[in-house]
Order: sequence, then C-alpha cells, then structure tokens
Amino acid sequence: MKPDDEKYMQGALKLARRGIGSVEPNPAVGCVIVKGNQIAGKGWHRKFGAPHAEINALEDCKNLGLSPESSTIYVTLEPCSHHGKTPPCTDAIIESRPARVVVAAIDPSEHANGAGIQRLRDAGIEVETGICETEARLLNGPFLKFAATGRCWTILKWAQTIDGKLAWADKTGERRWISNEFSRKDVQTLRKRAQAIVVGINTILTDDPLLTARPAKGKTLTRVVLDTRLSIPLDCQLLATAQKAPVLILTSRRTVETEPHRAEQIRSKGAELLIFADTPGLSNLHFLIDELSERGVAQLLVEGGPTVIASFLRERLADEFSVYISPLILGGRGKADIAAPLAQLTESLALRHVNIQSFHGDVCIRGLSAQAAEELSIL
Ligand code: AOF
Ligand code: ZN
Repeated sequence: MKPDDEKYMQGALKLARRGIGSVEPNPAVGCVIVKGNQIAGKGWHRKFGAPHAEINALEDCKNLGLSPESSTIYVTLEPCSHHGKTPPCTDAIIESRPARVVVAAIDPSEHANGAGIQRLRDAGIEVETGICETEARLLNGPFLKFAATGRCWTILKWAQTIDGKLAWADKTGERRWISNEFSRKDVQTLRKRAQAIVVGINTILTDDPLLTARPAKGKTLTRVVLDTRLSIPLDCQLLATAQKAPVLILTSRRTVETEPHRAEQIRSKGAELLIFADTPGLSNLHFLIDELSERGVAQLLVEGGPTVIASFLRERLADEFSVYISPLILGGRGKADIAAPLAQLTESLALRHVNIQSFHGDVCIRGLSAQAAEELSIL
C-alpha cells in the first residue's frame, strides 16, 4: 500500500455512492485516476445499463486533456472483463496504459471473481487489492450477496413512535402518518434500490397503499402481498394499478383450491398468484425469497407491518434495517405494536455497522444483521 492509497480510494467510494438508487441491481462503483499526486479523472457508474465507473473516469481524463498513461487507477470494485451491456473495462484500462490499478473489493460474480484482476496482471499492470475493503463491501452488500449466493438481500423498514406503535388507532378520515415528510422522502431511496417490495395483507386493508417507487427508467418494482386467504379487496389501489406495475400475491394452495373463483377474479385484474403448497421444512417466506431471487430480485424491501417484520426476523431473513423513530408517544391512540410480535423472538439481535441519521426530529437507525455482516466478512 502506498501513502495516499486510502485517501484516493475514499474519494472513489464517495463517487460510487452517487449511483445508489440508480444502478441497482448492478453495484455502485467509483473510480479515481491519479497522476503525479493530481487527480486526472473521476467517474462513477451512473445508472443501470450505462457505462461503468472506469470508462467514465477515463473519459473525464480525456476531456481534461490529460493522459492516463503511467497513472494509478483507483476503483472500488474489480474491473469487469466480460462483455455485458457494455464492453469489458479491463480492455479500456489496458489500452490506457496505467502503471498501477488499486481495487477495493473483488467482484464475486461468475463472470469476474478475480478474472478481471488476472487480466490486468497478465498485461503487465501492477494490481493491488483490499484497500478500504470493508467500506467497499458495506457499500455493495446487496450486490455482493446476490452475486455470491444468488439469494436476494432483504431490507426491513418500519417507522415507529417512541412507544413502538406503527400506526394511529383513530380514524379521522384523513391519513395520519407516524414519520414526517422528510423520513418518508428518504424511504423513496430505499424503494429505488429495491426490485421488489413486500407487505402483509393487513397493510393493504388498513392503508390501501400504492407501494410504487419512481425507480430508474427501465426498472420496475414488483409489489408483493402476503395474503394466505386471498382477502385482498378487488377495488384496492394495488390491484387497480396491476397492469402498470407488477403485483404478486403470495397465497396458499388450499385457498386457491377452495376459492378458485376468487383467485380468478384477482388474476383478471392483472395480478399474479404465487402459490405456496405447504412444503415440510420450507416456510412461505423462504419460498418467496427463493422465487424472487430466481426472478432476478437482488434487493427486497420489507415494509411491514409488525407481524410481517417479526416473521422475517424469526426466519432469519433480515439483512439490513432502516428503523425510523418519531418523537411521539401515542399511548392508547396508537396501534400496530411492534414490541408484541418481536417478544416472540428467542434470540436478541445487535445491529452491525450502525448509522444514525436525523430527519427534522425523526431519527433513523440503520444497520446490518450480524448474519449479513458475517456473510460479507465484515463482522
Ligand atoms: C465494473 N465497473 O462500474 C460496474 C461493474 O451489464 P453490464 O455491462 O453493466 O455489467 C454489469 C456487471 O458488471 C455487474 O454484474 C458487475 O459484475 C460489473 N459491474 N463493473 O468494472 C462498474 N458497475
Ligand atoms: Zn466494467
């Protein structure tokens, strides 16, 4: 490692973060080109399907009238050597003749996994790996998990009051929120990262949400409802928009067999039924995760309510948490208590890599489950 390696890699990580919410399910990647202690080019992967970080940094270098020859290229993820939606970054790097390439994390994808590093070394370029690796792995936890295991990353999100209530009990006609508008805006970033979002049927019955996000162009967010008995109202907002954004309803085989007409009515609205046939040793949530992963969902956002959140925790299916706490005590005017279903968990859980943010009075506690941190080797 050379003296300024960490400093420049931190800069590349900062650039990479700009892509969060636009690049998924691709990784967020940043790149800094340094020549004689001067930054000669910067780039990041801006959106899914667009040029990779290294290509943008090389382009920046060219636009500044500088040459990348004999430079050091800092990149937060192993450069690709495959033909994907874009040509291999390794070819562009080799052509630009840097003296050294510094990489933060290896890309565990089948098409990479060290092949990109090898390609650069074979071309006579000095390559160093593992600089700021923890930050780089933390930044792309979902991508790294999906690439290494083929299983999607789950984000548990909820908003609660100080006394652990997820909703107001009284119906005033107008919708009353728990978290403020700034927190709710922040949730859109989580939705943009995800390829699917899941709620329980109670959330549909009480809130009638749309669950849409404004994800990057060309991406769709599949809206999943856990609805064993097919109680979803035919006139709810979700079904009304099923033709525009996919709706997937996880239900049981028994319900579909006993109520085929109901199943047909829901299907005719444009929703897809995902039928879980009680399989010994397989929970319906593991079945859902398997199915979504197979369909290319790399990040699943779990938006509750309390029973659904507790179920994901009980099944050890929580990778990441975003818990918004609003400075409110609702007492008897609150409902949907998160503490009650969580009391059934037999194990305690301490979040790792905790980050706390405040949104005009609301506080958001974020972190990873120990299991996720361990899988990423950043426990
Ligand atoms: C890089 N730099 O900035 C990114 C990389 O379909 P494509 O062509 O966009 O390729 C996507 C794959 O490339 C993705 O799965 C991951 O392995 C790698 N992402 N690689 O060299 C980048 N975003
Ligand atoms: Zn690439």
